[in-house]
Amino acid sequence: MTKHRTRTLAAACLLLATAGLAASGCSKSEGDDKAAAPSSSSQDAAQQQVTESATAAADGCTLTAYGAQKLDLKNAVVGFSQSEKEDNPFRIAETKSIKDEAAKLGVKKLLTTDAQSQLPKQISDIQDMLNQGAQLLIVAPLNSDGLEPALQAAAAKHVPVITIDRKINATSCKDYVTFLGSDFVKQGQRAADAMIKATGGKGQVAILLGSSGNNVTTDRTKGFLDEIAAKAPGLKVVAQQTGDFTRDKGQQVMEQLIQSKPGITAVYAENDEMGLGAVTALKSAGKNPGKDVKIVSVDGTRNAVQAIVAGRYNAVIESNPRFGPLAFATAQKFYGGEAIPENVIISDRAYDETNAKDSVAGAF
Ligand code: GZL
Repeated sequence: MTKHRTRTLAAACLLLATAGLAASGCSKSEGDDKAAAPSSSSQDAAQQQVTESATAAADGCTLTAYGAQKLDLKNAVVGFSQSEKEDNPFRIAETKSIKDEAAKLGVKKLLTTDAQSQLPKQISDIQDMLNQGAQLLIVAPLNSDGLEPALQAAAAKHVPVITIDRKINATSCKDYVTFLGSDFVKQGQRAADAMIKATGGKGQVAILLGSSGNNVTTDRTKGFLDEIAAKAPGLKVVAQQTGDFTRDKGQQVMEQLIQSKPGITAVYAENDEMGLGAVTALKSAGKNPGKDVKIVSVDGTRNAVQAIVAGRYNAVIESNPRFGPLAFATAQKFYGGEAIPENVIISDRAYDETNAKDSVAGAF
């Protein structure tokens, strides 16, 4: 690792230590955390561990460089913009984590909005929170593009924006301070490795794609396809269709694929909700999910991990949504004058038949 990256990683580790988060994860490799089954306490499991941080600029983004003012979070109005409706455990856990950390820190006022998967609404949500006096914004972007009107409104009021969860195509340390989230390409690669293990590297796999227009879907697809091409030419991708990250759509698409592609022996769902929808469709068609049709997905929801325990599912790669501690720790360091890396990448666990029963408590 270069000296520079070591320094920014050290900055990220310090950031976590200040927030009382497990700094040990700073030295954690991005590798398979399967062996590190989460502790039984859900609070421990809630902690996110930084794997690496990358900064385009010399030493990250400072308050001065961003053009914002110091802020004491205890006397601050903070706005959180959620992107998708909270019928997905990922979204429920993400919003809860932000609310819980704000309460723990004693933030004077936390405004929260939910864009219900509508970009125009996320823009107006953010503008509304700015009009209500938000002095810091934490945003889970719906799409990688299109948020400019909201970012410009924040910039006009010198209100910093911390993005979590999905990466936006904008200028760091100008339109937003930093991105906190997972390495989604790596998630796709790890899902492919789990699929190769479950299928022996042979068969016909269908991919249930996430929603379009965001880096998560793009990267999870790229990571999976590249890994399969490199390691298992015997696994043929016979279908790629979006289930829009929802259980209902995942079930509908799987019902159609069972008819149109009867030779499918494996499903890679780009989130657990679509994977669980596929399980329902497969069972209704008289198939045996987890056995004659292998299922691998990404997120780490309790329902999916319990399906592994029940033998109806094969593997889940975590995409940890519990951004509260890290987001507020990052804000505290930012207001303390520290340089914040452009990207702060968290590590994600993995579940399969070897650890699901013992580590389901760490799922959300
Ligand atoms: C990942 C997040 C994805 C989840 C899905 O950070 O953006 O969106 O994996 C959710 O469950 O819909």
